[in-house]
Amino acid sequence: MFEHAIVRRFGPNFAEGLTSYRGAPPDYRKAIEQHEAYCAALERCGLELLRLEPDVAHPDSAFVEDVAVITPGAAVLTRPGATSREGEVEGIRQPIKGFFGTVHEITPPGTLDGGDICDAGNHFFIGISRRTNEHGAKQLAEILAQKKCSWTFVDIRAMKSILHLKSGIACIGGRQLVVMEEMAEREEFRGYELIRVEPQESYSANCVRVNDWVLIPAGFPHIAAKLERRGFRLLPLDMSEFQKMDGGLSCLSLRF
Ligand code: CIR
Repeated sequence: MFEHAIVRRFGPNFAEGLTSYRGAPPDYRKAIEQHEAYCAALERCGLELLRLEPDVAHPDSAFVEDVAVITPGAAVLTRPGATSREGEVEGIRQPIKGFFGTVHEITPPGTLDGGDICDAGNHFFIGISRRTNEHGAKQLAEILAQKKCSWTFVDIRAMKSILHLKSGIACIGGRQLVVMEEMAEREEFRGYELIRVEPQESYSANCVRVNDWVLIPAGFPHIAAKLERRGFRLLPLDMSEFQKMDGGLSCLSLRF
């Protein structure tokens, strides 16, 4: 069961963050409303929220999931792979230390974004991506070994369609993985129960199980129906403005 979540509100310059999206920029007011609805959903799931103030020096800093990874009994401060995001780590250091006695850190030449780390119980999938390099992945693996956790590296560098591993998979309990079609045949996920996301709905592969609920982006009826058939209770959330910044649902919070 999760009890806490850390979130950070967006600053008015959040559209200056990194993105591959070429359409109209996100609407700040709408983003604030969507973020509020997201926070309310986490509270509905029973979580107590620590809401951090906007960090306008770092327009991507609301994507807090990228700057820390929670492991059993400890936290790891990451070293984001994008230069413009490196400074975000300082802003999460004290909040994380307030919750965790043991705080590890990814060090150079390692880079690692939390969006590449998929926690499947005591097993972790570690994406090697444009943001997370092999050094960072191995450093995290060593920390996980100390915690008696296992891991699998998943190299997604050849995939152009996703930024982070968790843009394409989510563990929603036990051995159940929501996975975008493009990754469903990968041998790393063999032995898991795969819930496939059709290509036109691939953004919704980034969903989050929070206690009795699954938070899912609104507007993806096929995956919603599949999850409901399995008995999951869904909280659909409008994510349109974050999607324009390449952000997924999971990256807006750290849950533990
Ligand atoms: C970035 O490119 O770093 C941000 N604009 C989006 C990060 C999204 N993070 C995530 O999906 N874990």
